[in-house]
This record gives sequence, C-alpha cells and structure tokens, in this order.
Amino acid sequence: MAEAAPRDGLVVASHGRHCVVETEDGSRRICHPRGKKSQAVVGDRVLWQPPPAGRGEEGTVEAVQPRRNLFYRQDELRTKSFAANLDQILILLAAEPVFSEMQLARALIAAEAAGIAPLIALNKSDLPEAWERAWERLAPYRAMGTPAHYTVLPLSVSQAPDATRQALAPLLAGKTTLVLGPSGAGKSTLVNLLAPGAAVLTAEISQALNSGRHTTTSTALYWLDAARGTALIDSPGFQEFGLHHIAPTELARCMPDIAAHAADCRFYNCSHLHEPGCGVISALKIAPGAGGISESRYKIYSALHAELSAAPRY
Ligand SMILES: Nc1nc2c(ncn2[C@@H]2O[C@H](COP(=O)(O)OP(=O)(O)O)[C@@H](O)[C@H]2O)c(=O)[nH]1
Ligand SMILES: [Mg+2]
Ligand SMILES: [Zn+2]
Repeated sequence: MAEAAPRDGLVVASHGRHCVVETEDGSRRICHPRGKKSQAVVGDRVLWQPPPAGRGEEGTVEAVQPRRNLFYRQDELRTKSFAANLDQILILLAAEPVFSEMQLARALIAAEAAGIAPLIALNKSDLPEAWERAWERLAPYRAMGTPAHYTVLPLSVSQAPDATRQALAPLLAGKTTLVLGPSGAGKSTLVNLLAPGAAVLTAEISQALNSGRHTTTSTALYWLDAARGTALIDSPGFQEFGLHHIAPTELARCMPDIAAHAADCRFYNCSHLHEPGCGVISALKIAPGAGGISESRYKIYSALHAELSAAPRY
C-alpha cells in the first residue's frame, strides 16, 4: 500500500529524540525522527507521517522545514537547542532568588547572535527591598542604547496577575516567545497565568514523552489564544549557558553597550582589552546612564572574551 503524502505540523514539545507534533486541526501526537536530518526542536515546522494502519499511534518526522532562526547554547561537550523560529525571548528574573548577571549577559548575547529580540522582566515587585536591589543591578540594561535597546519590565506575576496580563499582552500578541530564566523566578507561574491549561498539558506531555523513562526536563509550547497565533515556550536550561558557538571577535557586536563604542577604537581589530586608543576602555569613564559602559559589563566582556578564546573552535 502506498504511503500517504507527508503532512504539515508544528513541534510543540520535545524530549530526547522524540517530539510531539501538532497537526493543522490542533490534535497532537508523538513522532520519532526518520533519521538524523529530521531531528526537530520545539517551534520547528515539520513534514510528518502517521503510521501505517495497525502500526500504533506514533508517527515519524520526515523532514524539518528551513528555520528562520535557532536559539541554542554550546559548551565543550555538546550543542543544546532550545527552540526554533522564535520572535522574541523573554528573560524572566526575580527579586529572589538573586540572579546572576553573568547568566543574564550570556542569554542576551546568545539572543543577539541568533538575531532574536530579547525582553527582560524583573518579577516579585511585591518584595520591595530585594526588588529595588535587583532593579538597581539592572541599571546598565535599562540604560543600554538610545532609544533603549532592552525593555526591562517590572512584574509581580503571582501578586498582581491582572497587571501582569495587561503589561505583557501587547508585547506577546501574535508572537512566539521563549521564556527563559533561573529556577524560582516565576516562569511556571507566568505560563500558567497566561495559558490556563498549561499545567495539565505539561503533565500529559511529560507522561506521554517519558512513559517509563526517568526525566526532569523538557521544552514545550503553549498557545495563549484559541486562534493559535500567540505562543509561549517554556524551557529549562538558563544555567550553564555555553557560548562556544560565538567567536571572541564577534562578542563585542553581541553586547550593545560595548558595540556602541567599538567604532571609536584606533585599531579596527581592537580586542578592547589593552590596546591604546580603545573607545570601549575610554567609555568606562562615562556613566552607563550617559551612554558609557558599566564596570560589571566590562568585566563580563573580559571574562567571556577569555573563555571564548580558550574554547576549541569547530
Ligand atoms: N512573592 C512572589 N512570589 C512569586 C511571584 N511569582 C511567582 N512567585 C513564587 O516563586 C516561586 C517559584 O515560581 P515558579 O513559577 O515555580 O518558578 P520557575 O522555577 O521559574 O518556574 C513559587 O513559589 C511562586 O509562587 C511573585 O510575583 N511574587
Ligand atoms: Mg518552572
Ligand atoms: Zn577597543
């Protein structure tokens, strides 16, 4: 019997090699890749095929459609994809637990390198003392660029859900947004607020994907509207955010406050670490609010430059 023509689908969850594909009528099923080339990530558009009659429920991914973008991290050992075809990345931080500025910087650099717009939110504004301290630490990010390169939003997801919905609705509408952030920041609370069925769906998906297997993490896409035009993707893995796919010479370009001064350097191939006439080093004397570069951001630049210079290049 001839096989039916492959059908269009969207990958809405993935774990290991298998994934959940949503069909055009909105139904979902587990699929396995046909081969290495059909290994898909959440957000991928795929061509998939149901099993022949009598061969169970699980389908196969025949091909992954060309990607608009792919957001990933890479360390010494492996490349880990978060998701594909994103419109933006929402980095959710909180007053507590205290966030790592280095992790924030890494996620922003990876977003810039992939050409995906980032949005930052600082949650738990109902904890005023800790929140003010964290807001202050974000000063260089709030000040970066004119007009502001990064939007930094105050939120209180669990204590002010209506205000949270109102603040985010216009920023998320019609887009696919990857939500990233440290554990405890409020990502699940946010996804459950905006996509009310999410908790149940998560349980179902992880049960289906992990039947019999032991696992803790997977990435999943949730629709926020019945028309399936607005989506959030919840993903673990903000920690250990390797940037080995970025060359040290590309780093300045991916840090907007550093990039703004790199054109002022005497040498076109300035590393901004020690050269005379370096525009970046001169900008350390200017306050971040007045277009300068903060000490913390320059430290992050130097540390990452050293890390990426030591990394093996593929
Ligand atoms: N005080 C306060 N706690 C919050 C807020 N949003 C979430 N939380 C709490 O923070 C904890 C971690 O939230 P969760 O959504 O699991 O974070 P995740 O690890 O990023 O998914 C939970 O106890 C939430 O109830 C908020 O706006 N204010
Ligand atoms: Mg969570
Ligand atoms: Zn320089």
